[in-house]
Amino acid sequence: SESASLGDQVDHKIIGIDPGAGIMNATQKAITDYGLSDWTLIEGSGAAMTATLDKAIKKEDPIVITGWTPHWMFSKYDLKYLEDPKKSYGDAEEIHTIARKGLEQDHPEAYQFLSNFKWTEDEMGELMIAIQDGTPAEQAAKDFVAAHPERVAEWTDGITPASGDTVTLAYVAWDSEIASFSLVQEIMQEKLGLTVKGLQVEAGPMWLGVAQGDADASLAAWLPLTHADYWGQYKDKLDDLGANMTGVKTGLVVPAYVDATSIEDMVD
Ligand code: PBE
Repeated sequence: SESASLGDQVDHKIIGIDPGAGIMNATQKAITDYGLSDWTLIEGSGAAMTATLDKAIKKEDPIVITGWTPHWMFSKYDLKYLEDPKKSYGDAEEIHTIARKGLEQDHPEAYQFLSNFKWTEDEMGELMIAIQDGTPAEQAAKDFVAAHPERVAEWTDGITPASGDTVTLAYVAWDSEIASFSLVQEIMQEKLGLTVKGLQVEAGPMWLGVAQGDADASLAAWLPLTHADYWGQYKDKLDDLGANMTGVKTGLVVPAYVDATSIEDMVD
């Protein structure tokens, strides 16, 4: 007898995250691009997705999730991206820092620091894993700063600390963005004398918040594809401060034991 298709094994469900995430749009596009009309993308959250993944892996059950890198799940579990020959998830993605118009005039030291801040996938991974292992994000950020003084010096080089200004950074509760927010908050507060508030919202309100000036900046803009719709809608009302990380990726992810190598293998 023939073995069940991957679709039958997982009830034709892709375990997604919050509906505002760009990866949800990209996955709807993949469903169209690859002819996966019998599949359903399940909405949830980053935390619910990783909890579902953990349960499946403990039982060695097949599962298909929306995944991205950097993410601690690739260190904790043996996972693989399904190849995406149609490039539904884009190609070379980057994480950009965006700021409201006028931030440079109002808080030049914050603007300068945010323009300087660029880190690597390994660095973010180190911080994400510490948080995932149970260190509170604030403490993990302090530990990171203590462990990487030369990096912190590069990012803050030549910036005169400000006294007491308050800056608001918008972010979404994705594990990657909890890490970047926590680190930047720690450095801006402890090294630059700023007070940094976090505005934790969904992706749409994050972009809108920076465009409207409810938030001063965000480190969570995934471009050029993941947040292309938001960028198109708000680009005239924002400053793009450039990539804070390059070489990032999104896609469909499965445990290594799942017998599939490409999204094309999801067709029954
Ligand atoms: N992510 C993580 C986001 C960007 C960062 C891939 C879940 C998204 O899909 O919008």
